[in-house]
Order: sequence, then structure tokens, then C-alpha cells
Amino acid sequence: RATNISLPENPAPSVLAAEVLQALKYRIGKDATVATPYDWLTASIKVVRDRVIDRWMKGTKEAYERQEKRVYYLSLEFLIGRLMRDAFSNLGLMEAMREALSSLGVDLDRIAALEPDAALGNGGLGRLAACFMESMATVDIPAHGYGIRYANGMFRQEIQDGWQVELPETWLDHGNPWEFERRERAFEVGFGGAVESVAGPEGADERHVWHPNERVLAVAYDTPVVGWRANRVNTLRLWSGMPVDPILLDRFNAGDYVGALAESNKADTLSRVLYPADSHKEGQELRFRQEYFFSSASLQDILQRHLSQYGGLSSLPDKAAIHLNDTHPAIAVPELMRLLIDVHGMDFDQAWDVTRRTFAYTNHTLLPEALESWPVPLFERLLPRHMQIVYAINAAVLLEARTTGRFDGGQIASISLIQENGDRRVRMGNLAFIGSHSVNGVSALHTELMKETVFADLHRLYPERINNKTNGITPRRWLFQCNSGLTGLAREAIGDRFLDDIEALGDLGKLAGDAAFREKFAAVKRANKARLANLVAERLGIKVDPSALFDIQIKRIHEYKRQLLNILEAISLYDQIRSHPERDWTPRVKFFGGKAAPSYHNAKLIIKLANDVARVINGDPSVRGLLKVVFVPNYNVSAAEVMMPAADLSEQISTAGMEASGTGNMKFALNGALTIGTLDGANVEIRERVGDENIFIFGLTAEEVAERRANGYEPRAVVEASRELSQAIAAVSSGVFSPGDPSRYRDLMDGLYQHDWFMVAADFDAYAATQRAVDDVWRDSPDWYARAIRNVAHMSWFSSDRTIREYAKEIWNVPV
Ligand code: DL6
Repeated sequence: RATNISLPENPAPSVLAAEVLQALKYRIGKDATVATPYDWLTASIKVVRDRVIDRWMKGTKEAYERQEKRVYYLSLEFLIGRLMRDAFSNLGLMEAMREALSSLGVDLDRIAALEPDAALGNGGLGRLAACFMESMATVDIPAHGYGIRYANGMFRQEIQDGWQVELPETWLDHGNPWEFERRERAFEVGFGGAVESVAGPEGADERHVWHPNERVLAVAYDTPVVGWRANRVNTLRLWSGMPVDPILLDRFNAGDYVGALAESNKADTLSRVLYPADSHKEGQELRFRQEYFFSSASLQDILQRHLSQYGGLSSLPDKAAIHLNDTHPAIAVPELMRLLIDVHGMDFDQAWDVTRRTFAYTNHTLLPEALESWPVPLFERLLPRHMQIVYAINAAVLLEARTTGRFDGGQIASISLIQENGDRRVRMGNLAFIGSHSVNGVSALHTELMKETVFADLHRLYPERINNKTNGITPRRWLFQCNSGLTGLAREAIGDRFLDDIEALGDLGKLAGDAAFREKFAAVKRANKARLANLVAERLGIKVDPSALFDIQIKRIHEYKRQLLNILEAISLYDQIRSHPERDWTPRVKFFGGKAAPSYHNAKLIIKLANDVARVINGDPSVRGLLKVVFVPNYNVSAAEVMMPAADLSEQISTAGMEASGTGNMKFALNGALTIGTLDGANVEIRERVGDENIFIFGLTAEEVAERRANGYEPRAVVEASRELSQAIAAVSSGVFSPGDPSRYRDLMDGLYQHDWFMVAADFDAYAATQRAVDDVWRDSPDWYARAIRNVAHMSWFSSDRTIREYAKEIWNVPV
């Protein structure tokens, strides 16, 4: 078995089996004869959870006794996926548990598949937070994650007649055996109301007292996060909304039964559902309320812990590093100021110093439509005291900028926390930037672009603040667990060192030239592909041949990620296969998967197009199975765990300059897929590490994209100059793939002629030519697998352990 490690203190399977039966009986109230598969799952999780508690408490106690600095990671999203295998594997209990369950007549894989995905995130940002939590535990950093315990996470996607349909996802249906509810750890969070100014004693500043007119409770739910070999167990604390008064009895008694529950419903709404939009502006008030709700509760919790240990708050920056994952928790900046000044009596200057030294902020996108800002009237109505603090911070920063004499009026306006053109809004990116001592991007290119674009003027004012921390992924989930075949093969070939020191995976590189190893590597890949082929056959009734090239694009559906470029290339290939049946075509299956934000019209249309194209191509006998297109519904972490290891080709084809980093690109390459991609996000660094000859790069660079846009890009001429592209667009526009509704895609296609903001046309020919180069390499199978092996060998740098160590040393100042 791939990750069959075991810890010295691990119990024998017979002991575990007895523990499972105990849990079944005393925690669930059943015996083996009546237990359902869910009961077995719950009992198994309880057993493993019990086994982490001692370590969990030990870590917490040691952090306390040694007065260690703690990291607090505030994130509106944690895209965790399933946890059971993670915990079994990190505790070295996988095989013992398998045996234990088997002795009870239970199949571990079968019950593991029943565990719902904790889908408390949209995509990259939330998944990164989950990888970071695991890595912080692995590299032994005392850390807490803070977020929201959404009752409904990311929606479940069904494809009906080719269209995305969103259904509520109900991960808590069977309860959540992982979590501990901490009713006693509840904090009040207020909204609205007014601020009272109270004159201070002679010579002292006036005090401000906020009187909110709405109050809710944030109640903590804790999930233990187990690091590799259970080195350390950290806490993920998620907040759930509860009413201060569960029922308003006066209203109830007056017969107003709905009104009596109004508070309860309001509180419930705060943690009811995750906003399903990534890289998209979410202007709703509820979103802003969610952001404040979890930021405030988390800060109150952090301050309480700090005070109980250290007695005062001036030492906060020495003992707590609070990280803002994107701008979603940026409201924490004025909230910490409020707590320090209004509640704990600090003066403004000291509070500002403590705040800035405590916070750090990661930016995850440069897309203008994703940069958060809130209308001043909304901000003022919901958080009147925070608005005052924002104005005060702004005045101080603008004065500082003006005093340098280096900024003109326009530049001062771009530094301001308040956007003045159009409706007045509070810019959350600027707030997070100004309130933090460190601001990082998530890939080298993204960080450079941050300096040149969105934060250009702030960067000139605070030139030391922006730094880069290229993203990473945890190799435990994204190699050891999801690809047991490859992990087992690597252990056999280079020994076990890489399990603890992922850098040692580099030793695989020398085996790229070894024919016998290549064959074994190819066999593992084939088995992984067969697993995906089975899933697709079972779920979709589509038969795909595992010996074909598996070409996969799985990620959120977004125009900048250019699924459309991939689909148009598939159409063009389809045309060519039919026009030139005599050619030696490489059999290919193009897989797509991903969710579109429910309000994102074009993204949903792209899903429909992928499905329409799949129907036509897969049903055309003249293609002779040389090309298949498959849209896998409801792409989530668990689906990724099957698809990443099965890929031959990884599609990372965003318009250069638009993908901040990408982490799917890393997961694929670590599992032995070759990348076809643009010089965007972390692709740039992947190329540097795997080497030019082991990756297929095409298309405009970020600089060229900017230049083209600036110089009046004319896509019509570009489309017309490409016979393949114009034919593909014409086919889509004329209804070849939508005969019942021929105009369905006309606007989408017209967009390519008229503005083509995402440069699909500009990159099409280069992309298509590179795909033919991919075919050529695929035909030379030893060469292909040698390149694939080199990809695996050179990906270790992209471990989130490395990323977290960099954060620890360069941002948080905690020992690793
Ligand atoms: O940093 C994690 C991840 C990056 O890998 C992706 O490139 C980026 O698109 C994603 N950003 C978001 C933006 N959402 N907001 N705001 O999800 O972050």
C-alpha cells in the first residue's frame, strides 16, 4: 500500500476493531447487526478523532507553556473535501483501519466514499487555505484557521440537457462527526445602530461607544487538523450564527409566530450559505455581514486568548500573526482598531501600530470585477463606528503620502481607502494593504503585476511591503492519498525519504531514462485512467478508451480561464479528423469539469457549449472514437482526486496575466501530467523547474497581452486570418451544435469578433499548433513518459510545506 506508514504507538487492527464497535454502541447507540454504512463511517471517524485528541491537547498546552507565537489564518473559505482518509493516512492508520473494518465485514473504501465533501469554498483560494492548514500542522506551527461553518457549502452541480443546474449541497445531513461544538465559546457580534461620543476626562480624547441595534451570537465549532505523521494537530474553528434570543416571546404571545422567530432566522442566515462566486463581485449586504461576523468573532476570540495568557494587548504582534486570506476578512483591520481603542482603551496611534504589526494580507486576484469594495452608505449603516475608524486611518495615510511630496492628485486618489468617482465606496484591498505589514502575491508574475497595476501607488508609498509567496499544494492529499499507485512505485524506486522530505522526490528524475521504470510508471498511469474511465462510464454512460491521451481541464468556469479556447480547438480537430481520415490522429479524450457562478451568464453558456459539442462529436461515427469530449458534472475535491492522477495533459491556458497562480497546474504535474499552458501565474515557475522541454508553452505573454489591448487589438482580422478558427466559430454560430436553437451561441461568438477581451482568437493558432506538437510527443511513448517522470521529480518545490515555511520565516516571524 502506498502510504502504509505506521507510528510506533499505533494500535493493532484488533484493538481498532474493538474501538469501532464501542463507538458504534456508545456514541451512536447501535450494534453491528443494524448499523448502516453511515453508522460505520461515523464510528470510524469517532475512533480516529479520539486518537488525535491527546496530541491536539499536547500541542495546545505546549504552545501555551512555551509562550509560542500563534498563527491565525482568517479565511471566508476552506475547501476541505473529505477528511477521513487524510486523517487515517497522516496518523499512519490506513492499513490497520482497513484490516479492522474488514474484520467487521466493512469495506473501508466503500464507507470512505460516503463521507460528504466539506465544500466550504469556491475554488483555488479555499483549497489553498485547506492545504495551508494541513501544512501548518505538518511543519509544526501552532495555528488556528478561522472561517464560517456554512450549513450549505458550494452548490451541487447537475447537468440537465447540457445546462448547469444548481442544487443545495447538504453536507451536514448526517451530522458532522469531526467537529466539537463549543457553545461556551460564543461571541456577540453587532450590526447597525449608532455611535455615542463621550467626552473623556480633562486632556483625554473623547471615547466612542457603539450601540448596535442588531446582535447575533457566533458559536464556535472546532475541527482538528492532523499534520503528517500526526506531528501536530491544529484547530479549524468555524463560526455558526445563533440568535441572542432564540424566540421573541412577546411577539409569540401576541400571535406573531413568524416575527417571533425573526432574530433566529437572521442569525441562521449568516452561516447558511457560501456565496458561490469566485473572482466575481458579490455586492450583497449579506456577504458584507458574513465577512464582519466571522472577522469580529475571530478577533474577539484571539484577544481573549491573548489577554488570558499575557494580560495586556501591546504584545499582540509578538504573539499573534493574523493572516487575511484575500480581502474578505479586511474588515478585521478597523475591527481590531475598534476593539483596541473602544473596548481596551488603547490610544489611536498605539492601536494602529499594533494592528499593522499583527496583520498580513494575501492578494489572490487582479481581476477588477473581483476586487471588493463596499458602498459608503451601506458600510456606514451596518458598521458606523468602523466607518469613523476607516476615515481616521485614511486621513493619516493620505497625510503621510502627501508629506512625501511624491504623489499627484490622481495618485493620492488611488491610495485613498475611499473611491470617490461614481458612488463612494470603501476599497477593501487598500484597507487590507494599509492595515498590514506584509502584502503578498501568490506567484512571481502575479506579485510583479500587483506592483505595476492595482497597488502601484501604494507600492511606491510602502515599497517594502509587497512580497511573493508562490502557492503550493500538500503532497499528502495530492500525491500520497490520491495516487497510491505512483506513491507506491516511487517508494519502491527511491525509498521512503520523500514521504517526509518531499525534495527527495527529485531522485525520480534519474529514472526517466530507465525503460523498465518508465513502463511501470506508464502502467500506474493506465490504472489511474481506467479508474476515471469507469467513473465516467458509471456516471455518464460514456465509454472512453484508457489508452487514448487524457486531456483534462478542470477548474472554475471563467472566460479568463478560456475553456472556450479548448472547446474551439476540439471543434477544429473534429473538422480535421473528418476532412483527413487518412492521417495518423492521436486518439484523445478531452475532459472538462467545473462550476460556473450561478449569475455568470457566459460561463453557464460555455458549459452548455461543452455539452453540446460533446453530444455531437461523441455521436458522430465518422470520428471513429479518435476524439471524445466529456463534461464531468459536479467537479469537487473528491472528483479532483480521481481526475488529477488520470491526466496525461493538463490544460492551463488562461490569458496571460490573469490567473494569479493556479494550483491545479501543480497537482497535475505532480501526478505526472504534462502541461499545455500559457506563461501565466505559477506556470512560469513550473516551467523553470520542470524545464522547457517538459512543458508545452504557447501564446502571448502578459506583457504582449497588455500591449495588444493598449494598442487597439482587432480580433476580427485575427479570426479571419485563421481558417481553422473561423470555421470553428462559424460552425458554432450557425447552430451546428445547437440545431434546435441555432442562435444560442451567436452573442458568445460575436464577442470573439468584436472585442475578444480574453484573447482567444489571438492565441488560437499557437494553441492548436502546440496541441499537434503534443500529439507528436505522445506518439513517441518512451519520450512522453520520460517527460512525465521529470515533471513528477521536479514538482517538490510546489509543496505547501515550502510555501508555509516561507510565510513563517518572512511574514509571520514564527520558528520552523
Ligand atoms: O491563490 C489561490 C488561488 C490562485 O491559485 C488562483 O489563480 C486565483 O484565481 C484564486 N483566486 C481567487 C479569487 N477570489 N477572490 N477574490 O479565488 O486564488
